[in-house]
Amino acid sequence: MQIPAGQPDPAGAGSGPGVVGSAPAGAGSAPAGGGDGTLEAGGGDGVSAADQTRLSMLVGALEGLRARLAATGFPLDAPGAQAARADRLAALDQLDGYLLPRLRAQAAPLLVVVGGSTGAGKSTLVNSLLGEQVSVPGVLRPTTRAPVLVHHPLDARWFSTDRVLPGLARTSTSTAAAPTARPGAGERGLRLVASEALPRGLALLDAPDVDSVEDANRELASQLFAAADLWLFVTTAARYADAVPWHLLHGAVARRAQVALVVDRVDPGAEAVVGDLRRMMDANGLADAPLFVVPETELVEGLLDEEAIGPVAAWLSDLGADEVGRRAVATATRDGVVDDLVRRAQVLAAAGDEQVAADERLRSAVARAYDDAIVQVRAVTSDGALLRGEVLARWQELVGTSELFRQVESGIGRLRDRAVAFLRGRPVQEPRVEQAIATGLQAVLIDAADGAAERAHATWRADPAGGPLVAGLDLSRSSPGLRASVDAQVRGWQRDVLDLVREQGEERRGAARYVSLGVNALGISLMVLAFSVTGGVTGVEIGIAGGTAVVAQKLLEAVFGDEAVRRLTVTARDRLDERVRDVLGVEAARYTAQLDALGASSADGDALRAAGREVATAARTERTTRPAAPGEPARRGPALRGARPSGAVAGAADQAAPAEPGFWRRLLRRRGGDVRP
Ligand SMILES: Nc1nc2c(ncn2[C@@H]2O[C@H](COP(=O)(O)OP(=O)(O)O)[C@@H](O)[C@H]2O)c(=O)[nH]1
Ligand SMILES: [Mg+2]
Repeated sequence: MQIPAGQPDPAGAGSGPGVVGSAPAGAGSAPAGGGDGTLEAGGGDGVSAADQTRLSMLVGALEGLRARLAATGFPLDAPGAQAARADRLAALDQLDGYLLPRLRAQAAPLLVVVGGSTGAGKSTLVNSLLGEQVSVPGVLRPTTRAPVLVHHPLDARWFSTDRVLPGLARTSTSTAAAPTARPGAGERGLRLVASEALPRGLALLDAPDVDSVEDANRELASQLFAAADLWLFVTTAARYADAVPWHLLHGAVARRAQVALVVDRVDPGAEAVVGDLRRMMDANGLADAPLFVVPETELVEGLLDEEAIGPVAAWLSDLGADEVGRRAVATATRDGVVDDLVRRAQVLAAAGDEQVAADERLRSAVARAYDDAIVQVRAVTSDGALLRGEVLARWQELVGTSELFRQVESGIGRLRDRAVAFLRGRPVQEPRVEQAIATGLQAVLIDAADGAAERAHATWRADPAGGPLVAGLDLSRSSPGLRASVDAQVRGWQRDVLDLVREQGEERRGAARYVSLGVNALGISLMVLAFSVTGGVTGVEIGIAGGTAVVAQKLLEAVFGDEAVRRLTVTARDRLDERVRDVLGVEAARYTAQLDALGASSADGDALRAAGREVATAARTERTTRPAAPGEPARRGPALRGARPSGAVAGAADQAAPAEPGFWRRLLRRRGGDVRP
């Protein structure tokens, strides 16, 4: 018995499956594809070139969206990332496992996935419809067999490749062979069975339990439903209100997958259950879905009574014979998935924006920490602060506390003479001053780098997206190689300064003599001058440090002239800044390298949004240019067991051969369809 959709009338009024399509023929748009007369009955691939061209824009847009999704991971724990990761995989599955193969092979048979609750009788129903044991019914749970896909022998080519469900390995048997072929433990597979009992153009897939205790079985069940053109959802009088099946059914409603329900093993007198289920369906967006009731009977050789399955068999046979109806079903489900993808693209785009925002936020935290470090180094190396303590003491040892200092004050001519004397003497002290400067500079740099690492680490750790990245990494301190690289850069800078002095000596007439006398002393003087360019020295040391720098300046000016000294000082500072930036840049890269590796910045929400819009536009065009389904009645084809019972079963023949076939055609013509971007 079939309970007409939208009419909660379980009392078995004898209404056959033709009742639903009460809308006048031709009302609304005709969403059915094909129907241009070139389609072969029975699933040939005679799809017209015009139809393929019409679809190519949609396929192109979907491929674009697919590429975009493939390139967009959601690696950072930004808001919505967890859901987005699952959503993205589901979307890729929809595209690869169902939608793209469906669009590329429009003439492929209609895949009817028989799924539902544990032990509901799915396998028994499939076997009974075919009249042979193709799928092993099970008492023991969980069953771990590969799902069985039954198709007509002439339809084998549609399923033997990985056109649909590419993730599942195929094993093939004819129905004559015992159904023992099964994949190894943990291996996912699909057992293909060719059966003459099935009309061409229709395939039945016996799926695992949707509420299996095994995760893998449940996942596989949803994966198979996602690849279905039509869901045949089997439940029982005892389980029809369970949460898990309804969760899946809500998903089907949300993406407008075409669904029919079978309530199995209904005891005589339990019709109230059927009415209740019909009401649940009406209230949950399944008002249009047909509901079949299979009464509880004794199994004979494992098969249900023909009369019990008559309506389901007739309905499926009707669909098997009605190529245009089959196309209408496939197209309606396909449209729903396209719309679902368009919607997903928008949701994922928002999550992509969050990825980019988190990436930028984390990067700027690092930039801020290390920029501050650069500022800190610049401050300490330009306000004279470095010219204290050890550096000051060694410098004073070199220049003497008073002699040269007094000369500085008493005129340039004599200073030059004094400079010669100075440059000739005191070579012993030079390495000590250089060392003191190097040590001081190293300390400043390491201190700044340590502080930056601490700040960057603290900011990242407090950030939900940054926390997981620094967990287990020792980034709160500077890198172990910092000391060595600082040492190399400081020595490098000191060499830079000596080179500057040497070059200047070659350029300026008369200076070469001085430079040859004491390149080191002049270099040290330039270093000292570079450390006091802003002259922001305060407190008691102002006289000493300020005076110290003045000595260096006068000495250099005596040799090179004041113009050149200004230039040399600026250049020396620039070289120092460059090297400081290099050292700290390497330190900062320890953080940013994490982000570079994850590539969250490429999760471009706008690109995803645009790809989604393109699909929406292409889908709208495809739907408006869809040719109307022809009105001619479906051909009578071969029927499933129970659909054409012998004359002994009174009444069943009427149900099996409704006056006007094409239930789906009428139903879907009534509904129409629109894409919502
Ligand atoms: N008596 C009776 N047993 C049934 C009926 N349908 C299924 N079974 C039995 O219930 C158990 C589970 O059935 P099965 O088809 O494997 O359920 P599936 O898990 O949904 O595929 C098997 O032992 C079947 O023989 C029925 O209508 N009547
Ligand atoms: Mg089963």
